[in-house]
Amino acid sequence: MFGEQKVSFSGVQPSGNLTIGNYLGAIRNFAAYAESYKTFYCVVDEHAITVRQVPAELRRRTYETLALYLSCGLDPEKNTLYVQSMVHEHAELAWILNCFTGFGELSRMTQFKDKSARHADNINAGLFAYPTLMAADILLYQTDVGPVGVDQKQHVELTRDIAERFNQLYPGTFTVPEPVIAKNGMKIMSLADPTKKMSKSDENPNAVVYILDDRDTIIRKFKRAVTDSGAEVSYTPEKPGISNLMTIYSCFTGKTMPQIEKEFDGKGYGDFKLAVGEVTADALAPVQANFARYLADKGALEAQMKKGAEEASYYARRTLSKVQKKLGFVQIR
Ligand code: AQP
Repeated sequence: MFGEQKVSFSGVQPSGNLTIGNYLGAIRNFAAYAESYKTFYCVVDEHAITVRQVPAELRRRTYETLALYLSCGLDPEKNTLYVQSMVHEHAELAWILNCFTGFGELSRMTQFKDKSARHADNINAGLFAYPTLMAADILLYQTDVGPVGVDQKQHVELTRDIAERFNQLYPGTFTVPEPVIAKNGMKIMSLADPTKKMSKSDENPNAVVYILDDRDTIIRKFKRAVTDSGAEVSYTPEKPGISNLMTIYSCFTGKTMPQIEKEFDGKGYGDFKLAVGEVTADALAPVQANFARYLADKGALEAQMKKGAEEASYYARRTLSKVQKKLGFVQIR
């Protein structure tokens, strides 16, 4: 909360092509906050380097992620849209928060366990301390709500713990944030292995539907999606593949699970998969058309990065300087 205004903050890493998981679990839900919150949406490039990135690709995806924010309806006049590394306060506050976070707490983070298993040749300190940088991102803006996918809930909970611990030692420093998980689309699973989260860094492109996949590719990927035994479209833990497709269908159509079961009663998996592909392609078509337009104007994207960073810095500076003062760092103006 800054003054009387509530704050919403979230971010997406430019670590790969964005997926419908990122869209449904996060970005699609951002725009709704602009009317009643001060909103900050960040391209978190500093998080992306916790695993190795090709510099030219990281740069390209940073532009693309910002263009996608705009394409998904985030109005830059109503939302602060910016790139994390352009606001140095994120890294500075992260260092301070590292000194208030336990080794044991960080060791328990499931994302650290997953990513260190997947990148066993590069288990770096940044990967371990990722949640304190995320805490800094959130706490710098005195965030009230963080709209995130359910996979990030544990990190927001750790952020709350760090904020409460800091506030106990230095009262009144941080707003303690609440994670807000979208009711539907909270966790979209891989099309190749529905027990695994759909991730932009998945090595199998058929496991993932990207926001920018063309219509034919989207339909082909859904046709090939792993499904379960039987032929009935029903939402049950025994059918993780079909249930995942039903979640996606529900997100794009607004229909409930019983309505979907009724709609496809007596029809096979083939008809259902085609329908999921079609509604997904239809829903993404306007985003894709906007994206092409935004990406074509690199100058405008850079101007937005600059403007967004200036806006964000103003707020970030206020919190960082408050923290530094409370800690006893000398401040000379
Ligand atoms: N499969 C998903 N279902 C629902 N929400 C998801 N999110 C990611 N995948 C799904 C949400 O998207 C936001 C941005 O995620 P991120 O870029 O910060 O990192 P991530 O959660 O690690 O996403 P990925 O796609 O799995 O990236 P990589 O492969 O690089 O690790 C978050 O709010 C997240 O919850």
